[in-house]
Amino acid sequence: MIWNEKQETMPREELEVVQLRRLQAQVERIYATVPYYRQKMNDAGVSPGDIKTLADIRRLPFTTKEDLRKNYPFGLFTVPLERVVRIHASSGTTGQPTVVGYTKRDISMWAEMMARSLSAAGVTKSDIVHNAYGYGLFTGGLGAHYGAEEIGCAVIPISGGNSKRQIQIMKDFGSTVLLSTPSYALNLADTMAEMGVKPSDLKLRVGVFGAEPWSEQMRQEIEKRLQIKAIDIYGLSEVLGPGVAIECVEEQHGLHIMEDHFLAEIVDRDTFEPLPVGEKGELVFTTLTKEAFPVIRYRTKDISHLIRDVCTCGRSFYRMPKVTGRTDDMLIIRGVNVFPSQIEEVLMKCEGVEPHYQIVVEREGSLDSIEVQVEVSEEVFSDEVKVLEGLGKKIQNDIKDLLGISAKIKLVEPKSIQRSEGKAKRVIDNRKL
Ligand code: DLL
Repeated sequence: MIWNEKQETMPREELEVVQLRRLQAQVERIYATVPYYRQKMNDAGVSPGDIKTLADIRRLPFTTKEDLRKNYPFGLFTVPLERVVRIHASSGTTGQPTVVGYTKRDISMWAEMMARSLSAAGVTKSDIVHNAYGYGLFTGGLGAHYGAEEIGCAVIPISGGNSKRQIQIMKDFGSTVLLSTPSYALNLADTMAEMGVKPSDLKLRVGVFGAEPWSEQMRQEIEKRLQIKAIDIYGLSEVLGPGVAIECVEEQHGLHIMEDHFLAEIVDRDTFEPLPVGEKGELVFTTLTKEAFPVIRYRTKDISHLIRDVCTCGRSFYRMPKVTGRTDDMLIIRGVNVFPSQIEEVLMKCEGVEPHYQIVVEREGSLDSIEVQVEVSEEVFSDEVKVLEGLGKKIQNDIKDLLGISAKIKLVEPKSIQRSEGKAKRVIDNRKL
């Protein structure tokens, strides 16, 4: 179902008129209220009056995580704190967390974006939504919660963790929709198997997964093991939280960007020059309606491209293919660019290998080495050494074929790699770069 038919199917020409009007108003407001942005625009020699067409957005300076850090915690808010009703922050694995704020209107816009997203996944008010995204500073839990309530679903605010209890509750309450990170969904599938609970003992029919990269192979695995449809949802705190883009259940091919609220660009990941349609690069977002924490040309570091084809679902919004990597989790191993998702792709194609893995990077002298630790199934693990060796060799060859690098493969016993309750940690980089 399309939640907001008028907006989501708006003809492109009309949409562009709305986008331009909103962009102009947004730029004006930011310029008038945030000295930091005003300075940056002055330095770039651009003023709000210069934005006459959508293409003029290219004249505006980018915003990066660095800008957010410099203004920690509230320096980039465009409204006084009296008008802020919610604050979230990203965990910040490196350095300071980034802090974002929302007014009442931002929260209701966000609830609508999430209601649109869940509707695109086929969720209706008759559903019982098991929300296992973390509640707290992370935007996943509350962001998804408000959207599901907006639709009128019965929401179970279970948050992450305590997997056995989660399974019990899904079973007892008859949850029909699961919201979690894809890695946690697999974690739940493992726990179900341990408890002897079969998919047919549950009423789950669809899952809406995001907050971390996951491959097509991983989607198949989740769909098979939980017997559900697995839909990809994308978002980031700096721009909104979950609900910036969503796959439709009709196509499951590319995520529709909520373009009436977020303007997307793709830029070259090295030169930051805008790229022609269809070319892969870094995703950049400008918010068009956010009040408390708007961003102009925020560089996400996520890699994707734009699909402009009309979609059979009827939505006119452009799509972006699944985000499978970030410019900053790209590993450079002996000069070769490697994304963890590429290694995941190889692993998930191998029989007997479990979808739990970690990549450890070391530097010995001046040479980088990479070890892929991956769990194998119980049967494989207790099989003969020869079988294990054969499997290790196969993975090594497949990685070599795909990426041209030699990786050491360590097959480890089931359940030995730490499970996540939220975002999985795939890479341990021990190099002191
Ligand atoms: O992860 C918001 C979110 C919550 C999205 C729940 C979807 C579901 P942050 O913690 O700020 O916000 O992390 C944002 O996570 O820049 C991507 O690198 C990554 N990411 C989010 N969704 C996807 C996805 C939330 N579907 C960062 N596929 C983003 C790949 C994703 N990566």
